[in-house]
Amino acid sequence: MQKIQHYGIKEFAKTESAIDNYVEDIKINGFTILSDVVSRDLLPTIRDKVDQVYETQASEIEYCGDLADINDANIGRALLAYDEIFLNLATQPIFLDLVKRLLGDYFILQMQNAIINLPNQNNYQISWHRDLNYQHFTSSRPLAISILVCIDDFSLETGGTCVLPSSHKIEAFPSEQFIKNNEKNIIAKAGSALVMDSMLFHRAGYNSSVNVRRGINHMYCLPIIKQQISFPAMLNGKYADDAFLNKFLGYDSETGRSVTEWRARKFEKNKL
Ligand SMILES: O=C(O)CCC(=O)C(=O)O
Repeated sequence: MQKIQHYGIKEFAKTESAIDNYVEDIKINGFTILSDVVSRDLLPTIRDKVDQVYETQASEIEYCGDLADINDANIGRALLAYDEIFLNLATQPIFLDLVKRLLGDYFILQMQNAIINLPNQNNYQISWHRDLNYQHFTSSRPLAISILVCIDDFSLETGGTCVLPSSHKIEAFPSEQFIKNNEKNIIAKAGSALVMDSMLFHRAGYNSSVNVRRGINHMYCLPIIKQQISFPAMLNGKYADDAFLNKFLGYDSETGRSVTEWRARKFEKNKL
């Protein structure tokens, strides 16, 4: 590779490993892409399980009405509470290593959702948003990291994910002209993952193919942020004996139910 020429520069960032490069991408651009994080053999099983979880969840709530009326059609939620394959996905070493580099050693899983992007249909993920919805401040360090795993190919036809590079560093949503000039459509093969600072503005692409395009998004965040749906409540003690999963799934950072219960929990921790 040709050496990069420069002059008048005294300070230089250095990277020494692939993970250093990913971290630098995320800090500066707000996103990076990891290839081949899920083995090709596993993808068909994951696709089936995503569809099954969604169908189960949709039928459980049918008595209330149509999920489209609450902007929640074709989204599967809290997947790992239904099948361990999704916990294995969320805890892949490369994901955890990367998140640890960006958030430090105490982070929790805030949500794990499947986006089932159907052919020629709008869904609310097609609209620009930040995963930390409604937030309009910047922070010197990331508060949360999103990892969107491509379960099907994200192509020009199935719709990639559009991002606004570096927009995690600005407060307000930029002008229409800026968006038109700067949006970047990320294309990635099934089995890859798009990692973003959760404050990056992004949206799903429109699926103009004839195939379903599924992605599984995870948000890893500092434990001061609430989970979207309580994993401890859904899992009811499952995995709580594992020291890492206890923290990761939010058992350790649950809101105290009373002063006594909160203090009793601290006494329990002291014994470990
Ligand atoms: O499916 C996509 O490309 C984007 C998904 C998304 O925006 C989200 O889950 O927040």
